[in-house]
Amino acid sequence: MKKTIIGQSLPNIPWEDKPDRHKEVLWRYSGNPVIGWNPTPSTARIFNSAVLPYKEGFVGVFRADHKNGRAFLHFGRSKDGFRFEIDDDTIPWKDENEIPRPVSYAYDPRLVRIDDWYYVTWCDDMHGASIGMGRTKDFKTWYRMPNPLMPFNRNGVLFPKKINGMYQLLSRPSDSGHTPFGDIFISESPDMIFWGNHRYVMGKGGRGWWQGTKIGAGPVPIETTEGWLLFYHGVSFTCNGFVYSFGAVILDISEPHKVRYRCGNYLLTPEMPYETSGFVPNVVFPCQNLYDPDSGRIAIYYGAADTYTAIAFGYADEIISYIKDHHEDIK
Ligand code: BMA
Repeated sequence: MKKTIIGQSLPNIPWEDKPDRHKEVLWRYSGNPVIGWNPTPSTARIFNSAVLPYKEGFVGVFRADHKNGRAFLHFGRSKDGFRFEIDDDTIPWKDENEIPRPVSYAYDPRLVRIDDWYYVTWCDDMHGASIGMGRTKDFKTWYRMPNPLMPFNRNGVLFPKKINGMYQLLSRPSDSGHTPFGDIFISESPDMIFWGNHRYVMGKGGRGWWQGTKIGAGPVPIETTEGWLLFYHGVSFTCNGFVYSFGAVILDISEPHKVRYRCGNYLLTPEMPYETSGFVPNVVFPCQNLYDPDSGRIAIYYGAADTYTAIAFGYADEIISYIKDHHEDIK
């Protein structure tokens, strides 16, 4: 079989076959949501979270809103990628000199392995929303790194490897509130500390309305023979507030600020009760994808209604064909 995804095999990827007669390119796990209300003693809701394979199973960095409403990151583990055991304590960040560096809040983590380190990016408080960054080798000792970009910014997503000798970071400059605008940019760095050569990647808008207000990168991009496959969220502003859906784009493999194909339709929009009702209704927000190059399977972890963690599945080839068939040139 020709392999479209480039990367390490993941034969134990969490998976459920496509239901018979299902017409959409993605389908939801029938056991959704995989994390429900009040999952640990101190947390009310765990959503918008990131899971990765580790040793024989999976680990994750979870966004947890505490019972005082404030968001923090928690570590968790799973044997199968469906059932999680999540620590009740928050991740204990320290600096390179072993001095504790707690966050004031943290949300929407992404997690990626680059060489020997696992990097976490999140929405941090640097006198307002900004991108936080930290890393660990063993999920026991967690080092907080300097904020890569200035406030206000969110949705910081690293590429899983250097491109042209530089680390790459997607981000979405914003304001300090619920930002009514937002496009995706990319920055590069030789060392994960100094970031520059900032470039525009793509903006909100297009003929459709689902991504008319703002967009933001979702999970870590997947390397494929067609380019970088990136799922991203798009927001529409309705009489009832924001609605978050997600779609996908293929970025050029060696010049990732260039869009090759962008899907004019969303791939998933709030439909199920756990997506349309909850703490914030009508939100699907993808933060992580797992993939298996051998089978072409992709599992996407997404937050639902700022309350639950859910999973959707798809095949790389079908997703890429759908993106190409529905390509729209949106600046
Ligand atoms: C965004 C972020 C996300 C959240 C979404 C919908 O601004 O805060 O964490 O899922 O709003 O409320």
